[in-house]
Amino acid sequence: MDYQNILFDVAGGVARITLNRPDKLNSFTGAMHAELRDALDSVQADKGIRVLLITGAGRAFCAGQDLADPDMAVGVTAPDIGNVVEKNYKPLILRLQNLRVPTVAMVQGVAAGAGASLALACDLAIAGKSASFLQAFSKIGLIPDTGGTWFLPQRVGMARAMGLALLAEKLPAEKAAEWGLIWQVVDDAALGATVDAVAAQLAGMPTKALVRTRQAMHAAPSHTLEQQLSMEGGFMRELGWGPDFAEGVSAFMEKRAPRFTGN
Ligand code: T3D
Repeated sequence: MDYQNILFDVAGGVARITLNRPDKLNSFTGAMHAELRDALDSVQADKGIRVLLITGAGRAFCAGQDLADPDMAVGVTAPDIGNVVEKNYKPLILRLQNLRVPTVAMVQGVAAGAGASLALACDLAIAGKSASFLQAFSKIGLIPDTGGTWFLPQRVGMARAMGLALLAEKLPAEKAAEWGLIWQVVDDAALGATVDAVAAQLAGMPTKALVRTRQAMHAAPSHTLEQQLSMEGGFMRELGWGPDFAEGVSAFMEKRAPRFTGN
């Protein structure tokens, strides 16, 4: 597929998707969603890929849904944006949650609406100091979608989640990190190098264990303790039979760096 709205490249086991509509702050269109689906298919299929990094081109991460996209056209007939959620945003988030590699969002500038949710859907979000997170939805009469109502209260608690969602004020990156919404904030000038180092680190780690960690963490809120312990036991059994566990233990005993294959 010839990409017009994203950039996609793979190097050193790290796949990088760059949302690439900088003049419209990388807002999502139907065409961009189609390209994202294609790129995520490639990530899922290419066993050489061990990490996915998502970022935006230019001065913003992503401003959410492109409000001028035909999908959103408010005219004689109201648009069925529930349909757009089902077709585009729900699959995007579920694909990320089920991806066989860990995911990192590198956030520069504003992450608004579904753009903020996209960053939260990644396993790690790392932002530059000048970045911000904006639950823009209430300003246009919508609710935080793309998983926003799921991620926000889990990360920051109900009081802060409600404040962010209702008042739609920009949350500066430093406060986002302080509140536990994102993993880390760094100087703008250090953002690229920091994220590259984290991606390289993850690319050398036991991929399957990282992904099972994500699955277990996200399952926990809807599980009883007993169900969660059973899930942990199942994953431990699977991982214990895998080559990366054997390699990790051997490397520890032999006092050398492990060479994980991601299996
Ligand atoms: O379809 C469905 O299923 C519904 C799903 C909805 C999910 C959602 O994401 S709803 C929320 C949609 N997003 C927004 O409401 C955010 C709208 N944008 C803003 O509030 C501001 O642009 C920002 C706070 C993000 C940034 O402000 P600022 O001052 O830094 O930039 P700007 O001047 O407003 O924007 C720069 C350009 O990007 C400008 O275009 P122009 O005038 O230079 O040609 C602006 O129109 C464009 N832009 C920014 N955000 C969007 C956008 N164009 C279309 N859609 C946008 N969301």
